[in-house]
Amino acid sequence: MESVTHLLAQLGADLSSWHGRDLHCTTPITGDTLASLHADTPHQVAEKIGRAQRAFEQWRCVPAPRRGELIRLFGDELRASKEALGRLVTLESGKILQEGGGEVQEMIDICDFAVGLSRQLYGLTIASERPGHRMMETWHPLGVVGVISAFNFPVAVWSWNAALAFVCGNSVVWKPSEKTPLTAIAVQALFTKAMARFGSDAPQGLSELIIGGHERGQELVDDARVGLISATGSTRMGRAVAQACAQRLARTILELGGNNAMIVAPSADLELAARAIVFSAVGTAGQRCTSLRRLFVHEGVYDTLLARLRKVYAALPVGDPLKSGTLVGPLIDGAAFDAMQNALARARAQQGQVCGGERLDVPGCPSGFYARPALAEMPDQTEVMHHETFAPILYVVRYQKLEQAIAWNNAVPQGLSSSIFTTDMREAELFMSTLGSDCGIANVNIGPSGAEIGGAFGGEKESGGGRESGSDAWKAYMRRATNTVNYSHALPLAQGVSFDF
Ligand code: UN1
Repeated sequence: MESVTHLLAQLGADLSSWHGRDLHCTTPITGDTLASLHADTPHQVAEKIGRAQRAFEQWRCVPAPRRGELIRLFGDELRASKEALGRLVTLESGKILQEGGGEVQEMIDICDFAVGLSRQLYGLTIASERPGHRMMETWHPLGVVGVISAFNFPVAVWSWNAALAFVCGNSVVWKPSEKTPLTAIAVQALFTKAMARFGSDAPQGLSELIIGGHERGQELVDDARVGLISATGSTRMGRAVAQACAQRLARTILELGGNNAMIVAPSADLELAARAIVFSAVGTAGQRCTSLRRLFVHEGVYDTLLARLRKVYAALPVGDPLKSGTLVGPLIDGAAFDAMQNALARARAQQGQVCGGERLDVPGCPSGFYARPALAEMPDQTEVMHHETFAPILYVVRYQKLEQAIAWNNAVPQGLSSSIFTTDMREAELFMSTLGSDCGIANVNIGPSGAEIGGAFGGEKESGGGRESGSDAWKAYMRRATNTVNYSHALPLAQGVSFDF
């Protein structure tokens, strides 16, 4: 295992101030310890939020296009460090190098987007019903934005939130997953470098990092100075965050579990479908919130497609994610492997035919949890399919009528992503229509995962309802003021009300 200290030094991160005994960072590749860190205390969390609050008070006065300049510099740092940071992502999260690099590219992309956005934070001018009046909307920064991120996208998720939050004039306090603090420390170091190049109008405290367990996240969520919490993780976590924020009427963006389906219709290009299925079901070892988990295949093409999938699944290169050629790395830990086994046992009990799913021995990695991706052919959409298991399990069900497949797509509590493979435009349009998929993402002829940053990302129902990244997601990081201006010499009241005295 290569030295993580060397990689961190290359990224300009100094671990010496973090050394301690609270958090043992391990790599899922071998189970080896990468570093031991100390966690922040509740007092330190409060101090960091205080610093971020003071930073916000200065930062909001910096013109937005100038704020964009900081993000441009940060994007440059990421470009220069793409390989090293991508490698660190692989070491800490276990995703293959291609995907580690892809995640950094996603950060670079959102930085570019945010730089452009910094000149486009505009509101509407609205016709007033009163003579000599004008109405308009202005957008203002919110304050301190708290970001809670998960292990599976340890750096990109922060950047979707942070890049927008910064150009919108906010400061950011980040609580990364305790499974991936090292990548967060590295990103913070790169951001600090960009701040130093930017100059003195980037105040200290603009970006704060909290290291620790979920109690530290809870303190961030409960702090009245934090105007918005953007949290990515399990539905259970999201529910707790939503309740705490509702208590103090703070805003939330929740990006929670997914249970994403694909429909393969009779007219589908089966080779394209097979490629999309494999990438979205086994990529990141099935540990994306957008991973494909449920596949509904029309009975007319079922046997052909399944024969192809079984063949590909049997030969998937599972192993060390640092080695080129590997497509499936380890699960994050033993608990993830146990959850996978548990789901497969339930699938079997529910009359599923399971193929794969067993633990694999990878030479040199005896403590890593490597599993062969599983295909579970189910007689119907059974109970186990209503739950998200963060592992490479693909449940497959045969369908006869498209309406039935769409109903199954929508019958689960989650509503993040979905897709259909068809060359029949009626089917494609129906799937994207009001009567189609109820998810935040509904794709045609591509899989449910691997979204670009230009679209708004997020889902419905138990997936949380938040939107991050592109389109007009920036509005969630700002507050809107409606301004009515009277440039006449009279004071007409709205709704024609007279109030003479
Ligand atoms: C996640 O798994 O938390 O669409 C996010 C995708 C990625 C993001 C996944 N762009 O798969």
